[in-house]
Amino acid sequence: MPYLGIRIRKKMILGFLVLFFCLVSQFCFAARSQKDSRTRESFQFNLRAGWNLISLPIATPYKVSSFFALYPSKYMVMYKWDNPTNAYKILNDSDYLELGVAYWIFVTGTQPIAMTITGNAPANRTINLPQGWNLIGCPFIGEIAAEDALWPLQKGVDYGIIWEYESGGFSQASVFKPGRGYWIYMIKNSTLVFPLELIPPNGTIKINNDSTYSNSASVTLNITAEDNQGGSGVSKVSFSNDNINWAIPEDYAATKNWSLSSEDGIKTVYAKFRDACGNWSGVYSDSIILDTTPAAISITSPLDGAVITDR
Ligand SMILES: [Ca+2]
Repeated sequence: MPYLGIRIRKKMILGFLVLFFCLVSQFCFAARSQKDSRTRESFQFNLRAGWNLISLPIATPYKVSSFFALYPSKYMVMYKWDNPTNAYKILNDSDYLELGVAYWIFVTGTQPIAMTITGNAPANRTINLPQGWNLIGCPFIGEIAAEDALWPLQKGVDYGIIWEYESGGFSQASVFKPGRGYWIYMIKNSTLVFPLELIPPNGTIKINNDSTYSNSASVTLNITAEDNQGGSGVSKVSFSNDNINWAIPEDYAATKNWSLSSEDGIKTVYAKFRDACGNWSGVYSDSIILDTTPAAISITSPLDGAVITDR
């Protein structure tokens, strides 16, 4: 039966080849998906009817016509500000929207429109900010305090007031939101590099200097954190008693007065740290046993009712 043996071997070899091909293609697909998930970001714009001050929160430039591909008849005009000439410039359909620049868009009709754009996560970009008024975009995919986003430029030294335009009116801005644009007044000529880096800080947390027990729900958190070498520096810290509900991020400091949840038992406090570029660390934690019940005291001598006579 050599003929059958050859056929079986042929089938086995064919089977191995098919299996090998499947494994290789699956591996390649997985590798490709992983790469995409690291570099691609999506963002949804919700544009109101009328004027909107927007910016691109992704690094991929968008052609004006592509940006409005879903709503070709819904926008009337798009402007950007040209600092050297202190004048607006109208964008044509063939122009590109770019990271770090803000644009005025007028949406026609009475209904808001939503559109999602996808592209590479914000990458390094240098933005020149000449003295005077500039329209800049938020080059981050998440919200960030304006003073962190503009670091190392200093408020009152390098730049002054920042305005945002929301719901048809202007107000002073202290937070940069993705997809939005901002008027910023530069006190002197400056250059900004966005984002400075993408590496989150490392940190530690100890409750009451690492004590085993606490007899009070009021404790002191001892924290340390450091950013990567050459990074933007540790900026904010946030705490939680359950790793779900997080306190509003606050300025990073070495100690923090904190309240554990009140019932006696093992308590865990969680902390995470953010650098000035908006990179959040992983979650760090420490535990302590809360025991607020006073120790029971029983007097064994003298016996209850005994009369002590002074001799
Ligand atoms: Ca960092």
